[in-house]
Amino acid sequence: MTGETTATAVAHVNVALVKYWGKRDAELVIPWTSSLSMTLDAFRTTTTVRFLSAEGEDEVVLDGEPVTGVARQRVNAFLDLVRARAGRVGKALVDSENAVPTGAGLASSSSGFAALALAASSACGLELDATALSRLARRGSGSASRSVFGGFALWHAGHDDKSSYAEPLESKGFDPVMVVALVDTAHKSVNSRDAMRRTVETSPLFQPWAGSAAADLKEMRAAVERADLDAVGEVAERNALGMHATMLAARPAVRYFAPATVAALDAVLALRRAGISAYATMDAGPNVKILCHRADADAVAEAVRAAAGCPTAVAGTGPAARLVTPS
Ligand code: 2P0
Repeated sequence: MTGETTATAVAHVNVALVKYWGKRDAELVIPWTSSLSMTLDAFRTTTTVRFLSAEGEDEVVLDGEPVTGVARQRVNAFLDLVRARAGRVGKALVDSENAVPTGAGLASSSSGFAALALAASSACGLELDATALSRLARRGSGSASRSVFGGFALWHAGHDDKSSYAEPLESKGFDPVMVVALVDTAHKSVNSRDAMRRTVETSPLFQPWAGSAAADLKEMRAAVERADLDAVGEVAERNALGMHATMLAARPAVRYFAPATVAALDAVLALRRAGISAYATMDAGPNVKILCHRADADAVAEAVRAAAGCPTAVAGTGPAARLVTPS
């Protein structure tokens, strides 16, 4: 395909209930463990990719600002992959908007690379099915493989490029919400890619945690399929805290906990003691995401705000990545 071509895609953030933490193959982004996530309606990325006939350096804009350095190199490398598959040359203009604070542990790379994979592949004339799109998005950022799908998604770790992809899960009307405690939305101190590498290379707790992931995944999958919030929450909380234990044992330690993080986790325990089903998960940052029934969302958000002194946002399950007409 030649000439100028363009496409715009929207993809939503996902939060893992059984985490991906650690790559077996960094080049292909093959993880040590399979993971399972919930796609969120409230946070998303909209990306337009325009391929020009002229060659030159790709230009990348995020929320109106030019992207530079390592972040731009990651996008360039990803676009090279798409160009090579499509047999196309010519620079790309990428314009992306995040309806989520970037780099604050709200998994903006999940929605970011899923939207980029769909927009870039479409603009290049590649017609990928959902599995192929998930495999492509994975090369940009592991968690992006799951944001191709709405609802709940399972990323099979696999062992090579072909066998490592996500698929949607049956969830029988399971409709929980996540209350997000926005403890700190500034850019985090250690990015997840570096933190992950350091954990795998130096933490004596990494392999034991990875070894426990298969049982967590099996229990989680069954709990999602029977829409059992308490079972989902219990596994999600232990899996996430275990992941953070692997980081705390890394050398040097990767510690994302802030005082307000601990206050939010205490509030979750107090809510459970008061009979409300509320369970915490955390990613590579200090924010706490609390899974609960939709009917309890206001009470949970209020308790967490009071305890942690930070704003909250509420998200339900979100849709799959899709192409849109730019507005
Ligand atoms: C997850 N996280 O499963 C885990 C839990 C953060 C904690 O996926 O290196 O940005 O681009 O593949 O996808 C964040 O890591 O990492 C992440 P790369 P990514 O959601």
